[in-house]
Amino acid sequence: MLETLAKGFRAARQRLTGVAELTDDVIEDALRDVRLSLLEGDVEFRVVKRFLERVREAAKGKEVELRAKSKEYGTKTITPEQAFIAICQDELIKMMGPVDTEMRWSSGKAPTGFMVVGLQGSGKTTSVGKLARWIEKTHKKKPLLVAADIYRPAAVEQLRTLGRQLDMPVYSAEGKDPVQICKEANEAAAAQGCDVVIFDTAGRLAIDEPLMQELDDINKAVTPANIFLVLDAMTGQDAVNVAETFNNRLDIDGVIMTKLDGDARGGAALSVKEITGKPIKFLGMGEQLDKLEEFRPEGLASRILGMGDIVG
Ligand SMILES: Nc1nc2c(ncn2[C@@H]2O[C@H](COP(=O)(O)OP(=O)(O)OP(=O)(O)O)[C@@H](O)[C@H]2O)c(=O)[nH]1
Ligand SMILES: [Mg+2]
Repeated sequence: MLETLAKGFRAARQRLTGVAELTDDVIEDALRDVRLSLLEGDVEFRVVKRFLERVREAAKGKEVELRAKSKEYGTKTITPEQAFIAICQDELIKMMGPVDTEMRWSSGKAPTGFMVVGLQGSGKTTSVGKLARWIEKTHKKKPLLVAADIYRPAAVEQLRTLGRQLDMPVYSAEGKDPVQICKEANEAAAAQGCDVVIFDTAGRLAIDEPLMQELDDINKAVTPANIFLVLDAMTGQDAVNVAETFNNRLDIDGVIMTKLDGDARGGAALSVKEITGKPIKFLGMGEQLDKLEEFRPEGLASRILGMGDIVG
């Protein structure tokens, strides 16, 4: 996982090991290693550019500071390698952070809505199941799952199966349109004592105007407190474009980034916050329902920098 990204930082680190001083030349060489692997790892090109600029600036500042210190004390407190990697870590965390895994809860008696949207096959329905399990466990709520995908033949049955596995109710209605289904589900939730409603919408392309309009209509009809966009990490820069268009249209609250357990190059995870301003809330780390992690920029930065995962 994230091996492509990790490679460049490892190369930079090796290059800096044993180097006596952080100089302009050394910084540029290390940045070149990092740049290559960011591009190869499918980080959005604007993000690559900004990241490298920030690291360069901070590293030059550090260069001056270290030189002054070594004059003053005659010894070095940290090595160029440590200094460079610490700067990269800082900038990675700033770019993906701050941590924001909050959810909004509806005030009053109405159930809290979560609308889950995204491209076909991105992992929406699976994420609906994972999210429901998470909300039940962490927030002690009772979710109702809503089958709002009326287009893919097996979609309703897939959600029903998830409902059985989770022992949670599923709302579906044959022959009705998604807007109607979502509205009715809100009422059904109240009747069944559910205080959370999770809408599993159909996969769609951002350029499919009628289907995007349908999401607008659902949003207006049920005003879910949370709109989460599901992005497949394997789709790299495309995922970032998708995030931009869905966000412009729906003003999403956050992202669930799926399939980071695979051989995803991981660039999307680095780029989404910087480009859309919207946080990643969760990471999908496998097909099973317990494979959902709250997103921690520090954790991902450590994985990328090959420091092992630092929890917290
Ligand atoms: N490895 C891995 N596979 C995942 C993850 N999330 C979902 N999948 C798999 O991705 C495939 C598609 O998942 P779905 O949840 O059906 O995707 P969807 O977005 O609902 O698909 P449509 O409703 O057809 O648009 C399934 O085979 C899932 O098991 C994840 O985090 N990791
Ligand atoms: Mg689905």
